[in-house]
Amino acid sequence: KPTETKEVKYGPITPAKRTDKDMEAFRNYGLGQFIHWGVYAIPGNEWEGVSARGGAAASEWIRSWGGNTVPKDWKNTYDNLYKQFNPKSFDAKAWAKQAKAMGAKYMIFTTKHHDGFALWPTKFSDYNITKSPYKRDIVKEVVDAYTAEGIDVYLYFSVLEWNNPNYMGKAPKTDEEKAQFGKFLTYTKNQLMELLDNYPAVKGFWFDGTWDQSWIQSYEFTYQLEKDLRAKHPGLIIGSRFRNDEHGKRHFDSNGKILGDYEQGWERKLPGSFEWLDGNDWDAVMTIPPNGWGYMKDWSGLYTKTSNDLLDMLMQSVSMNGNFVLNFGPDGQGMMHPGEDKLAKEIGDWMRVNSEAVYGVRHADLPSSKLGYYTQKGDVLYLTVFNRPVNNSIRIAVPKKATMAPIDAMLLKTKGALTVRHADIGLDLDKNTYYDIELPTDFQSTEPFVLKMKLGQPQ
Ligand code: JFZ
Repeated sequence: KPTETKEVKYGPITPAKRTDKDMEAFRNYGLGQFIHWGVYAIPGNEWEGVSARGGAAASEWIRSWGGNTVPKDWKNTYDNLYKQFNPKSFDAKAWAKQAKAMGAKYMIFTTKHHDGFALWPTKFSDYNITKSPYKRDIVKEVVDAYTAEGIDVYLYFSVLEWNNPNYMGKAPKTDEEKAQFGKFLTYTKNQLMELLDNYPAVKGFWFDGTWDQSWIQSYEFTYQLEKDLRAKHPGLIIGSRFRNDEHGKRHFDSNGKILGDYEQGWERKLPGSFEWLDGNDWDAVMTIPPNGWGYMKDWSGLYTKTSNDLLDMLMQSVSMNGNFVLNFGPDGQGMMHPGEDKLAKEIGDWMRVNSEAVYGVRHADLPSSKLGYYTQKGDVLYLTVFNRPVNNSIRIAVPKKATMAPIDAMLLKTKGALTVRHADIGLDLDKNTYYDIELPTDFQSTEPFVLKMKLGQPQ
């Protein structure tokens, strides 16, 4: 964090920690779903027998794979794949039902990834869904189906476009380049306004592809564009990856103030401590394979996260006031990968028992526990246990200065009441009071489990 204050004209437009109902809803989601879908679903991470499995390459980046991995005229081949995009099995309602059953409260959908292909009938580019054999407005079907299930929709939008002749990565220098990139900026604005016009039910944007100098140097334009988007759609939620200040600072301005409504830097990683977050809202987005957001035909030979891995990250996120967003990459027919179906089911089964420890909860101001993650809602404290002690005794440390401590407890899994006993041993007895909760020895679980505790006058 910078120590001196710098003059910043193109800093935040909205205050940090907005308290309106839309932002409150964002704060309460807990679990979300990401969907990466587009033309890259057709190759599914491999082409003519060559695949990038295990490598750093992500499947939605297949157009930019280099070297000997792809045929010579590959980019041109890729740019014509949309002529085969005809996902006969696509059923937005089925996706939305699955997301609902998994427990997702919001979803983020790729309207346009780096390849530039628009999944909605945009008037501002021919490279869009109406030119594919499928023709249907996929963005509309997704927005309608998820909204009908009570799941809020956010639109992923890549500014950067690989095949747009007006796009450039470097900052435009000559008048000609400036005019050319100016056209690209107008096009970007038109598409964003069009998305808000077409799909007024959406809650926000999840921006990407904003790291090139051309965009970074366009801070006057992007500042005004953010104002225009907000004016058109009151309550709109925009992440910190949209723009930068005039000194080129992205996510946070030169004075460390967040740009946008939530921190959007947690991509396949989680913050190491609550303090790092400085009280800002945030989300973490996560792939099931190590990398790769679009469809991957073949998961063999890769470590794919288990539901217990994902629940661990979910609880770690919500215990630090963040949302956890799990990515799905449907195939070229519109079907989820069988591995995704399995995980969605397992997470959903767990959420049906334990979701009260996930939704609408806040960081609990307690010394962190090695047994799992705390979340709190008013005078209810949850501990999601991932590491069960061999003596079956769950020890809770409560600072002496705290006004509340656990007075009774139960397991969400069995609804069985458990006694809370004062523990006379523990580290830091001068600082903390310790409480022990004995788990029934016949209680078995192959999954994390939640202890729900009522907080009251310390005993
Ligand atoms: C971007 C995309 O390039 C990728 O294909 C995917 O859509 C992902 C969700 O977003 O990748 C990023 C973006 C930002 C970071 C890392 C990967 N980051 O901030 O570390």
